[in-house]
Amino acid sequence: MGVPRLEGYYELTETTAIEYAKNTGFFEQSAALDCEEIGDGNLNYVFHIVERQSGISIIIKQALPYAKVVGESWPLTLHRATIESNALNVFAKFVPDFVPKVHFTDEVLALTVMEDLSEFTILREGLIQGNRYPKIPEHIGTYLAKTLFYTSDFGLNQQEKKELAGTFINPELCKITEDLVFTDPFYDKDTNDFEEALLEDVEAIWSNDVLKLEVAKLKKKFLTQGEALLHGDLHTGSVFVTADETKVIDPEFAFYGPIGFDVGQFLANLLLNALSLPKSEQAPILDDLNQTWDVFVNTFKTLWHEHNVEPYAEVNDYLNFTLTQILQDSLGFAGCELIRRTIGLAHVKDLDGIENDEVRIAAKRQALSLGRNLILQKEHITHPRYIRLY
Ligand code: SR1
Ligand code: MG
Repeated sequence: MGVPRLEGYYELTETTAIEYAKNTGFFEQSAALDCEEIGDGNLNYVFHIVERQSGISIIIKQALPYAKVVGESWPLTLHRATIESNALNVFAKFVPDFVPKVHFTDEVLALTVMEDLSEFTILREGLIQGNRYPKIPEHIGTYLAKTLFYTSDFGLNQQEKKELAGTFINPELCKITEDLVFTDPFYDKDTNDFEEALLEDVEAIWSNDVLKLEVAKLKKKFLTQGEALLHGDLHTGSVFVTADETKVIDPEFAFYGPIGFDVGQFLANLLLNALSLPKSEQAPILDDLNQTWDVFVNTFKTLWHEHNVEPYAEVNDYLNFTLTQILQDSLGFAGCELIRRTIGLAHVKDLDGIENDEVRIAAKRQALSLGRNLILQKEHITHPRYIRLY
């Protein structure tokens, strides 16, 4: 297989993960430990290790040299584990409360030992179960504004920013997004996966050159616009929550890209959840979405006025121009995310989990139509509250 592994790499099992945790000093050799592999994502192993007597626990997250969701036929760089732990460490400087603590990184085994968040719930799962998380807009809006502002040319010395960007060159993971988010769903590609009943809707997307031109422009931004250090995969499965706390996990797709990408992916995944609900139950999710945007904007404005390193920041209207651009980009990227989660390779449980066939197909059709409208109408939507789901 074509993916380089550092000599010494091996895939952990529940047994060897325990040995590793002891040999690296996280637990005494005599400790009685339980270990379970709990990873439910597309790419990695996640081992949860608990000491029976004390209850002390850790997570060992290990990258596999291939995409777990597809199998060994899709090789994938192990360097993503280093990218992920470096990104967590950068983000921890700006939002320590909103990321898990990294205890230790092992580049050879492509693993990170980190804070155990197993008391938390994955936001997507919680939302699907109908739970409410009132702190989400404040926490995610703040997370987005701070991580994106402080790693951009507005919040960071511009030479240091270039140095930092150089340490987050992440071509293989970016290629996944370039293909799975921006290209394949808009063409008749083998990676796509959609229900037969959606064929007409999908063919309408494939033959819509006006739409494809806008997607091409968004993809170009993703390819070329290194504005800030992005999480790069900020869907609701990358957020852990309790009633009071929020942790953004899994930044293995981190790279320098357009600010609106992180914002748009998060907003899109709230929209996907809203679309999975009866109309009468959508309002609270849409309120969360609007408030997340408002917190992002207000925090970004404060940072702009108080911590900007760019002399042009004082020029009238530069802030408004910047925020307008971020909103338009976010809406466009959100549109791409809605479409790819409906007909591309990687779906979301919010839609796929709707049991009634008619209701599920109707929701998916709506996701496609909303995605298309966001991409085409992004210049005319001045606030997320003007997004119309139907
Ligand atoms: C092969 S990876 C499929 C998807 O899972 C990740 O979480 C990203 O969203 C990627 O597009
Ligand atoms: Mg992930």
